Amino acid sequence: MTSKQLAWLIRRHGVEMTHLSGGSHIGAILSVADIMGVLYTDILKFDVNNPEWDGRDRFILSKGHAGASVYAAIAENGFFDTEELKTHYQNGSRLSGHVSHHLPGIDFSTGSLGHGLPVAAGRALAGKQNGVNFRSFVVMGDGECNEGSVWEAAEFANHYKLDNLVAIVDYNHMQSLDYCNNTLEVEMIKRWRGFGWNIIEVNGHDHGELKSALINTSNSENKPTVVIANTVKGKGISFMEMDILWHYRFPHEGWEYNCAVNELHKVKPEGVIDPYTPNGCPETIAQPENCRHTVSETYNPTYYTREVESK
Ligand SMILES: Cc1ncc(C[n+]2csc(CCOP(=O)(O)OP(=O)(O)O)c2C)c(N)n1
Ligand SMILES: [Mg+2]
Repeated sequence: MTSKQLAWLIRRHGVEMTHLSGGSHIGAILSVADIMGVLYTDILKFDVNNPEWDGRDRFILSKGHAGASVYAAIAENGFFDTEELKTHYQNGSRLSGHVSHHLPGIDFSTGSLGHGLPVAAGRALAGKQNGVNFRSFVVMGDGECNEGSVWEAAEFANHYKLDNLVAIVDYNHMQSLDYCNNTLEVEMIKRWRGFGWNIIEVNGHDHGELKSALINTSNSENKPTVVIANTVKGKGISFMEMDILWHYRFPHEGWEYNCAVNELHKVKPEGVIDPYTPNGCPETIAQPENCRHTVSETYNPTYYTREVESK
């Protein structure tokens, strides 16, 4: 499977999983879909028949609220049946809303932001101490970089020259209810530079740029690497792009679901079959003209419930 095919499937599964469960975070899933698509096709070393293989690259999706993206990526790689994705976020499912390690292919649970980098750094150090050749990857949100533990780990990684550690920041300038610069802004490049990291900046939706940044992160100064991936929250579904409502709202039955699916169908890569709606959705329910939301509207909890009519 190509990275573009996988990224498309991650988006399509993400829409279905949040739609079926009434779960959140579709904007965060769409934001990181290209990063995950590239990682799980061209970058990470793993063995689907031996998920605990010692030589595997370690991976943590630290922005664990986008768990659907890693579930879709590993299911599409054969770690478990893609049918199980439909149970996401539902009672009794192994696929909890935030990332669970009770699945083959995942060995660290996340959801409480700020813990991925510390663990990834510890693993990178362990790899060096034990002489095992792997890289330790972590994907974080930019809002997550408000957490103090991120910077403690950044300092640690620099001190120990963990050049086998790769952090990727999904830099979409938004967090859950507002833009990052209205919440607690991190001057991303300056900050990582100050902590002594090797910095690579890319377009986080350009697969070529992501691949060339991630394929080889070794550097002459043995620094840990951070890839600052410039992204758009909600990427790929126009009415969700940079609309903060879609951090928590899921695609409701009606135009939201239909239009989301149909937009994805317009850019479906050759060779991919949509497992849910192979021919897209009926175009009988049009998208309303003004369907964007202000930040203050996102504080209204009724926007997130099943009962409320789409705007
Ligand atoms: C420690 C902690 N505090 C608060 C939250 C609630 N929370 C969930 S997602 C989120 C916003 C995260 O924003 P960002 O890291 O930028 O991720 P994005 O969704 O934009 O990719 C917050 C604050 C949490 N999960 N963990
Ligand atoms: Mg963000």
